[in-house]
Amino acid sequence: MRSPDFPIAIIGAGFAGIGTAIQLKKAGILSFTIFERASEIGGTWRDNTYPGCACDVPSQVYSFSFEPNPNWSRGFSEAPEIQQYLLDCVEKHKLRPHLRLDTAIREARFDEAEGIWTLTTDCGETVTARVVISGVGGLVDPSLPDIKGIQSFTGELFHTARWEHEIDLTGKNVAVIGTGASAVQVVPAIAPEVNKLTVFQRTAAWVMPKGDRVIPEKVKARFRRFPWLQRWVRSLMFAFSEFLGFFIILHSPLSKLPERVSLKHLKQSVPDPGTRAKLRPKFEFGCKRMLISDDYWSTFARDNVELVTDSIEEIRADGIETGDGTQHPVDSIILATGFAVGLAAAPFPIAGKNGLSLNDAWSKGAVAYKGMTVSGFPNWFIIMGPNTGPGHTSVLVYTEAQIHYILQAVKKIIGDDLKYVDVKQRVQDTYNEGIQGRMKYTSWSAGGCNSWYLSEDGSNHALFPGLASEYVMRARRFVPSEYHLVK
Ligand code: N01
Repeated sequence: MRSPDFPIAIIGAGFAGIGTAIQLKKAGILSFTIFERASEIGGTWRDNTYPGCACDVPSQVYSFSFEPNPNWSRGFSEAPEIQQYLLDCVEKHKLRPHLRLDTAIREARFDEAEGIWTLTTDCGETVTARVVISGVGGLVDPSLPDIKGIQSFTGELFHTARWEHEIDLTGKNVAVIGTGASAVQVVPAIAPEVNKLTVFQRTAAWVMPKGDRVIPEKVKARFRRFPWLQRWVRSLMFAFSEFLGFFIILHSPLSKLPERVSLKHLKQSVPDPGTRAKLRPKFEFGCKRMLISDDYWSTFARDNVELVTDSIEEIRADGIETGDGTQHPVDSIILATGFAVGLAAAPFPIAGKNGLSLNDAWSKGAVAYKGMTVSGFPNWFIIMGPNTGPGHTSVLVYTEAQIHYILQAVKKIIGDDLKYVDVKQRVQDTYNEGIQGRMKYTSWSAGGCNSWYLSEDGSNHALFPGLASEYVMRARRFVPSEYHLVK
């Protein structure tokens, strides 16, 4: 398909943006530009460089189905290898000429009469696009905890997603605050090199064994020789994760099974009953994101590692004071405190039809049709938008489904020479009533925990309350009658 006068703006050069660009190119649509605020592509895998950073979903599934990599070195690849995979995708598909790095989009405004989006960059430049595809990600900006006295700390303090590589932790007394998906990777990685590691846990989380292995050369050779074999392995792994979805997503007695597996892992990893009791979660499996690690819990059996469960009262110049009055002197504090979740609000001011702001449209919570389109914001497509996150499998399964859907919409707009497509409000409302209606049956809402999945009012606008295959089925076809098609 030729598209010389049809500028498309992709915002963000992570998995979503790169995958979209590859598929646009494959469809012969070359008139796209990828705007990326950082100096390199990669998103999560560019920003997260902390020791131990790796994928907690098997690499066979955590990669594009249309760009298989037979050379993954491990079952769960480490961050540099995933970043290299994305860089290789960019080179292979010659995407560099389409990239505008160091260019943040600060504002977007839709001109209904012309059917054109005007984007303003951080330099004040304006660019126009007929279609905007937003792939900015939801877990991007570090969440810095508002702990009393944090500014007064005189040692080194940094967030896992902004790792300070020039700081040598060898032989130091180090604190890690937080015990989520980032912490379970960084804690075992740094424990052997520091003098003392104190881990501050607010909520104990469920951890499953990872079973990570080096992939032998002969397996890689077979994947290279028989691509169908790798596709088959991928399908098997995906099917298994979907099976696990029943135990993770639903608020039901089924969650007892993974809890039993996890408790066995805890018992095998931590000999001391006192420490085990502190590490044992008090909420239903799946309610918070399940953590996967072979060596996180066993790290607490080390002599130089202490688990602190008393709440943090204050950070002082030379350490951390907990609610029981204990002083924990430390040289360095690592914040493994997660991200300011960007799913509930527009990433920057976005004005759609009649100047309607996306934040106003989302004042009662972020909603979109199938997580991708918002009524009143024509030709604006979101990848990994509201209610499209998984709690049990690879996010890329959803991303690929969305890319496929958006491509159909773009082809429709170009093919029928439409000014724009705008999802019907009724269609969007009906879809979201269904999604929200199912939330009460999920472990995320009823599992007795608080997590980044939930908004302040307890509603869930982050995750899809079903299996990935259901989402893929529902997003497989762009249905024109669900949209206002304007010539
Ligand atoms: O962040 P989190 P994360 N005082 O929000 C604690 C993805 N990811 O960076 O549980 C004390 O999970 C907080 O405590 P609590 C993945 O989607 C993927 O670890 O709220 N503690 C919690 O323990 C994941 O879900 C990979 O009580 C405070 C921790 O900090 C998401 O990123 C790897 C606190 C934050 O945990 C986020 O994971 C890593 C305070 N004031 C991450 N504030 C992959 O491998 C927060 N905490 C793909």
